[in-house]
Amino acid sequence: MLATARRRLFSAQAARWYGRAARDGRFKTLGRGDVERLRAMAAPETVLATEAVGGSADAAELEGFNVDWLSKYRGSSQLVLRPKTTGEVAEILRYCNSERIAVVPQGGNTGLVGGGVPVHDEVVLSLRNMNKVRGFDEVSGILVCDAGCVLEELDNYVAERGYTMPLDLGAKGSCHIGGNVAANAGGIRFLRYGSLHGSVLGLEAVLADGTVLDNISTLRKDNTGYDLKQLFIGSEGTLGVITGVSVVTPRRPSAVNVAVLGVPSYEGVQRAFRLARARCGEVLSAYEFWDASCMGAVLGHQGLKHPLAGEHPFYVLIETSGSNKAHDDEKLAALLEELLESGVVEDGALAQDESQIRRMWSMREGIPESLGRTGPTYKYDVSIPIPVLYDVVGDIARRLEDAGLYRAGDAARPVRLVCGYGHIGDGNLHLNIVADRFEDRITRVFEPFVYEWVASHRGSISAEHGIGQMKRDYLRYSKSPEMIAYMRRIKDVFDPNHILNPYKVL
Ligand code: FAD
Ligand code: 2HG
Ligand code: ZN
Repeated sequence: MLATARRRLFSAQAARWYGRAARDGRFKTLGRGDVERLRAMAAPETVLATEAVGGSADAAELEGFNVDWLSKYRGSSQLVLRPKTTGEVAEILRYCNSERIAVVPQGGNTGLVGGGVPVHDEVVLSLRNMNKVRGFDEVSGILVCDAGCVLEELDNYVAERGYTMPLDLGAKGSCHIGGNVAANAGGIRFLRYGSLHGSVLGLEAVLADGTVLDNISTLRKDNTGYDLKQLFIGSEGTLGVITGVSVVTPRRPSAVNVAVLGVPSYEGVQRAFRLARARCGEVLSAYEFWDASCMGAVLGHQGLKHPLAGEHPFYVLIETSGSNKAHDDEKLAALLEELLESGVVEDGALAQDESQIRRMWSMREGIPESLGRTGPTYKYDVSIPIPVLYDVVGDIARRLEDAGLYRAGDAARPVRLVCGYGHIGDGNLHLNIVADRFEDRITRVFEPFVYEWVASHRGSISAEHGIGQMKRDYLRYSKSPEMIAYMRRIKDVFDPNHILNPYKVL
């Protein structure tokens, strides 16, 4: 929904500023002969090749495949393939593997760590033409579909049948279910429905050598040896190309309530969370927070009205989802009263109808886009124990102040905003730093500091966005040398020539 509009706002400076990996000379440089061979493997309208490799597309047509959503990472692929069947994917990969041609699997290209775009001249393998629902069981709620189905379209499909996708996120209008699975995306329903490691029942994946692993199970229980599909969930296109997904969808809740609260302190955000869990228990379905800087950006860019009468240091969005409206209304109303009376929150607004619910959610979901409209945004997506989760925002702001790069409210400084928001119910902070450009002297202030900070609290340097090319050199802050060594061995098993998504993750 939000994602498509935002892309390429800053493409003019789409960067060469970060330390990208050098091109691996073992990969073949694509020739006209290769393109001819690959062309024969898919329908002509699904191939985009530039003149340099014997095609007729101009670079602008490939731009959307070469540049990421943040306009931070730019590759120079000359060939985009958009196969329509698993068989075509298998044939393409078999050829690329035998010729040592590097390939980047791409979904909706909404990833935030540079994982879905080429680093150099890798072939882009886009799943967008594989977008059919293969089947839906109305009794069990199990959906089987192609990997290129757009998340929001799947949600609409299952909604008509009384179900909901277990995953929801701001990029739902563009991202693919295959991309979600490859990234192991978290999103705003994680608190209620948990990880894709639980909801995905099966996968169909094509390995680098063209082998099709058909593990598209629709079984809830299947203890027959190693659960290989789990390796592909979160593998970021480095182990295989996901072509089909089986996912269990929950019943769509018939009663949904949403409230936005104004909170005087981060301590209050935590206390309100504890009380929300205690009072709403089984119906609490989301608990999101953002700070005043995020609110300023959203109000400035989304044309939304402030939901509360005045400003507050922090905002919280609480959602309940259940099947008994009167029961849920009563629980949420009692919680809000208690929070207000105890002074834990300063103000609150309860959505009165569907459109108010949507507006409150678009306020939260509109934060990444609004910050992007403010300026190029450095993003850190971390898991940290909740009590200290927001401390890192202040520590980074102070470092930038000490370096003379930032002062709150001073638009003349290169850094405009340092802010925090996210899925606090899951211990997941999105630390965003908005500047006037992407440049090394800014990055150096918080890298590797932010990763050291997270590691010192035994957190994770990637809660939900993955490693991609952005954090490849920092994996050691969250994984031991032994674990990284075993990850490499797994990579060697599935993709011995390392043609799949090179320069990423490992
Ligand atoms: P892409 O960006 O195309 O690819 C992501 C990675 O998966 C790449 O490494 C790519 O190579 C690989 N890949 C893609 N498709 C396949 C496939 N079929 N087989 C193998 N590998 C594949 N993430 C969250 O976790 N939670 C959020 O709340 C959230 N909100 C977002 C909000 C916005 C506005 C935006 C722009 C992004 C957000 N994201 C969020 C980040 C992102 O992970 C998700 O948008 C989404 O999961 C990526 O899906 P995609 O289809 O766009 O994948
Ligand atoms: C969200 O929760 C997304 O809105 C994006 O994960 C976070 O852009 C970000 O930093
Ligand atoms: Zn998020």
